[in-house]
Amino acid sequence: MAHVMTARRRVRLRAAAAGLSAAVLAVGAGELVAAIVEPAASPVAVIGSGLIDLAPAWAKDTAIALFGTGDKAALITGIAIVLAAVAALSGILEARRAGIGAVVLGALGALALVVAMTRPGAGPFAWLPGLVAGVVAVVALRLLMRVVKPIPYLRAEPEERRRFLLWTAGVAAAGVAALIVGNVARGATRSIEAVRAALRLPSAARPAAPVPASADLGIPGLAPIVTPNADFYRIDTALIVPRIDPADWRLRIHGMVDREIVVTWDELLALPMQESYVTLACVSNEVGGSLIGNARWLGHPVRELLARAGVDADADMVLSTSSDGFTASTPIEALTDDRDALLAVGMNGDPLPIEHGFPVRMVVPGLYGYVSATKWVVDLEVTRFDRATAYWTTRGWSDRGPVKLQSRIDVPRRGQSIDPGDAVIAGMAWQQHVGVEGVEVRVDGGAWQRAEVASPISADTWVQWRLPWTATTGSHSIECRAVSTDGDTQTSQPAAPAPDGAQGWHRIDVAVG
Ligand SMILES: Nc1nc2c(c(=O)[nH]1)N[C@H]1C(S)=C(S)[C@@H](COP(=O)(O)O)O[C@H]1N2
Ligand SMILES: [Mo]
Repeated sequence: MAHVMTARRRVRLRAAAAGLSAAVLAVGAGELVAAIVEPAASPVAVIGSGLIDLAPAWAKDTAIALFGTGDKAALITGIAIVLAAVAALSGILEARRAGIGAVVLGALGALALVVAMTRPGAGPFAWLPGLVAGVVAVVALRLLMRVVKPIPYLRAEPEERRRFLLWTAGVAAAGVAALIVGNVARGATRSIEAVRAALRLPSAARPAAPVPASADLGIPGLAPIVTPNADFYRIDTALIVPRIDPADWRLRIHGMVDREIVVTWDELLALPMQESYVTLACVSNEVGGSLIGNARWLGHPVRELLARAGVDADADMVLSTSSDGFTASTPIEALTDDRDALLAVGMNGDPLPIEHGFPVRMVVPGLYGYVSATKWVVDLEVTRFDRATAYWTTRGWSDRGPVKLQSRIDVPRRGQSIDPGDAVIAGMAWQQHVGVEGVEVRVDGGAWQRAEVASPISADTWVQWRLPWTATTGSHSIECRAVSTDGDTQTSQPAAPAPDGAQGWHRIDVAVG
């Protein structure tokens, strides 16, 4: 009897391994086909994108809080774990009753097929990777089942076991090989990167004034006043970054306008370019967080294109859409008043990096990114807040997203231990398009002290600040709060990022001695 139980358990284990290796081969085949015919239709990526779109606002918030900008890697790991579990289960089911496991794996392929076809901007072959993955999964599982069940007394055990291991490992290895080849193939279709690298952007008709030398206090550990592109935070819902050839790029401006217009890349570049330093912040940024950066953007004012189209007086919003379907609803006054709301093509002297919206994105001073900073932008619809909603506003985030008055301590680092004596406390403060007038700091809940605020670039950017401090042995808490040029003092009342941005004072604890 004991012998029978062991045999049964062994079949189950082998069946699970067979399911798993069939799935690895299927995913490899699907990803390889996608890399060749349509990178955006990668089965793993479309399922991931579908999950991102289905996720409620709190889930996005939690994911960003837990994983920061590694949220995408975390999602893919999560999908891999769930897929592995389902695949193993399919193997076990298939061993029990032929056909059941195959149906489950085939259904996963069908799911990838349907989701890929219904993604915004799906190409003519979006269905192929899912189909290939599903068919490969079913065929591989059925074949592997032949080596799963031991044939008692007919075969010598070691030989039989070798046959099983060889087949499952071989199939899984073929899947891994396909994944690697697929990745290499994807890398080889880097033509958009080559196009980008060869681009020469026009110089600005209206260049930004040089950054005052005194804007950067040069304190080690303090964020630089201008964030290098490579260090700029990245937040978006795109698992596969849209790759748009500027030659194919069009911007359509329509809706509540006198005349619809379409602008091509060459037409956009021929328009007078303006350069402006604007600090971009994510609404998901926690107090003290790093989802904020400052860059010199080059672009054409949105205001001028809207004027050309002729905006209806009843319109109060512009819905911008990305090539991947993301949307943002921007209050129209932020795009028509005199602020530097840009259709940006350049970032810190380079064409936009692909993951920051190449070839064209929006940048609007004073608003969080989710209501304004659409990357890979292809469509502007002039409309009304009571007629249309956008990606995050349909998920419970607030309609209008003005940036809140905030400040953060960069130096010393949280939890850092420092020597007693002369020290410096330094950080950043911002309320874009309002401006920061002062920063106050207190140690151990004592009196508020006025920090030195460095020269601002403009009201649209963050500022650095510092306060000399004589550090005494022991542990200390440091807090800061900003004062805006409107005379408001940053509130102590804490609030989570949802629905309209985090607030409260940043506080760090340090050990001296
Ligand atoms: N197409 C697209 N544009 C987008 C998003 C997105 O998910 N898709 N996210 C927005 C959000 S929430 C923010 S905070 C900014 C971030 O811009 P960055 O990644 O260049 O820093 O982009 C905005 N533009
Ligand atoms: Mo964001």
